[in-house]
Amino acid sequence: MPSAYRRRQKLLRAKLASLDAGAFVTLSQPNLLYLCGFTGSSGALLLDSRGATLITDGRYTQQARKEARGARVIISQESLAREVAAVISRLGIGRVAVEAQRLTLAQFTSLQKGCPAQTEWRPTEGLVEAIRAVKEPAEIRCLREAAKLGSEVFRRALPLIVPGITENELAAEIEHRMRRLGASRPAFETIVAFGPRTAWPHARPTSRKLRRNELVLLDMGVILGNYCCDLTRTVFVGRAPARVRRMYQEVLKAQGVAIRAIRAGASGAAVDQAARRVLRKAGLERYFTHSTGHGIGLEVHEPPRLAKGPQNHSGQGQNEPLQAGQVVTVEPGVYIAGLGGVRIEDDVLVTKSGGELLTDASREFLEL
Ligand SMILES: [Mn+2]
Repeated sequence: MPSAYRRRQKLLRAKLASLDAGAFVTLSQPNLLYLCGFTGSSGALLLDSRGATLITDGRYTQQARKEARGARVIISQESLAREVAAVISRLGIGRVAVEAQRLTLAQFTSLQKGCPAQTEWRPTEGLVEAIRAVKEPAEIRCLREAAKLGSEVFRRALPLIVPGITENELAAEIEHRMRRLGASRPAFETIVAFGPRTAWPHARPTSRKLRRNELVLLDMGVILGNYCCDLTRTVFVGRAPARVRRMYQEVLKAQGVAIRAIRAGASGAAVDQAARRVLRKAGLERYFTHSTGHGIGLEVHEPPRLAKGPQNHSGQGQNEPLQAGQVVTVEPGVYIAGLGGVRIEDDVLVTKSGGELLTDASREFLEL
């Protein structure tokens, strides 16, 4: 078994031991990939004290045997949950940890039905995600490559931003370039917004045409070698009014201050506050309606979070210190109805001494 899977499984087993659970079950695609290498869209991994078993179906026979180098493979004719239950019963495991945020109620019900009545279920949150949050050197290399690719896609998209193009057309051109440059797919539906629609932080592209003297907001996710890049840029077509230019400069300043606040030991909440303080001074804080950033890796949103407040719903604290090897986005934004929005987002590696930018697209205010 490759050493990365052995290490990850060992860390997870230590957590299971502290929960007094005999096994852990995941049906989550990124967690399957992380723990055993399987990239298929349907499968279950059962990890116990002795080993790891991947259960999937006939569609994935060859793929699972090739990819799942961190687990033994069972190809099941049964439903996934029923086969997992059969393995649990066979191994005589009394207490099983499951992922409360990942398992559907239907999946859990059929797991329960297939197991002996005395089986105890331990709901857990973010066990694997907490391990995933701190990246291994090889993962950092992948994230660095993905970030470079995302930045290159942005540079190649710039000449396409001309009056007359629609949001949908520009999104399609961007996604086309991602794949041509080597990405496996977009990490999410590319956000392209023109003019007043830039004030919607997550606008979906429409058939609206770009006019002169408008803001353009592009937020794109790229997946390369299973790892994500998340990059946002806002540009102006024409000469920007002073209000817009000032809004941009304040968001850029907030982002810079937040990036400089990043280092191992700083809390996510402190980094969020650093960005918020800049916008507060500029009288723009109430237009900054989301958090400053999030972890990025196999998924485009994962722990840690750079956000207000001590804890999120899953109990993953923003007050926990950032750790070297985490990779986060830093993406303050200001959205003013009628005027438009500005968001600038980069991906940053947390190191002992500070934050290191992985994305390298220009952050200057571009007036095209
Ligand atoms: Mn993001």
